[in-house]
Amino acid sequence: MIDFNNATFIKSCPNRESKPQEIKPEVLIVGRSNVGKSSLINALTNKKKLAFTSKKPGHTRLLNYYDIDNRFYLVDAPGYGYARGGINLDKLFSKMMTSYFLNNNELKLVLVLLDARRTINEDDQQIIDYLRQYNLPYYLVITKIDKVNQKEKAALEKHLREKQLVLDDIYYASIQSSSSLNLLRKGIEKRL
Ligand SMILES: Nc1nc2c(ncn2[C@@H]2O[C@H](COP(=O)(O)OP(=O)(O)OP(=O)(O)O)[C@@H](O)[C@H]2O)c(=O)[nH]1
Ligand SMILES: [Mg+2]
Repeated sequence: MIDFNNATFIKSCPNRESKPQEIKPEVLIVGRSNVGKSSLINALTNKKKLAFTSKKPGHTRLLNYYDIDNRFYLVDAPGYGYARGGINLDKLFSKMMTSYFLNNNELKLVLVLLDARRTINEDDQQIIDYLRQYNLPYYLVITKIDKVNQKEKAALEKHLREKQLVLDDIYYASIQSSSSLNLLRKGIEKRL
């Protein structure tokens, strides 16, 4: 079993060419700015400040590599959609992310984070379409599930059905729920 508590920050990379020397399987975390990517890394590893989190969106600008138990890298990607009217996903993808996805044999899983309180936007849909198109393995991870009640969760599930996302592997997660984090840890381990 992987010990997620045994986690260390390795390095920040502006592109894939500068990734860590040592080759390991990689699990990439993507999602809109402020969706909770860095928080999820801290929660999965039981560390308060391994990954930098903020109330101000757009903080993670580089690909941040974290080693988990010498078994794989968790990679924190920059959030998309933080520059209003500015950086769009195409631009972002054509630079850092395309170089990341291209010929990446180490990439075992992508976690696509979606905020439980928000509907899927064009950027989310683009990422999911991209992953489907290139047959990349991914899970949808609905974050901040502690912030929605039963009724809102039902509405969210209806929304996911309408967006034809229910056939995907979906995890409901909260940094406050250790059982949800355990399920996700198991799900990640299964794909490595
Ligand atoms: N209630 C609750 N709040 C959360 C949860 N996950 C993250 N948050 C909060 O959401 C805010 C944004 O979290 P981050 O982890 O910094 O988000 P990010 O996706 O890394 O954002 P960028 O780096 O800007 O792309 C913080 O204030 C977190 O405390 C959760 O499961 N429950
Ligand atoms: Mg972040």
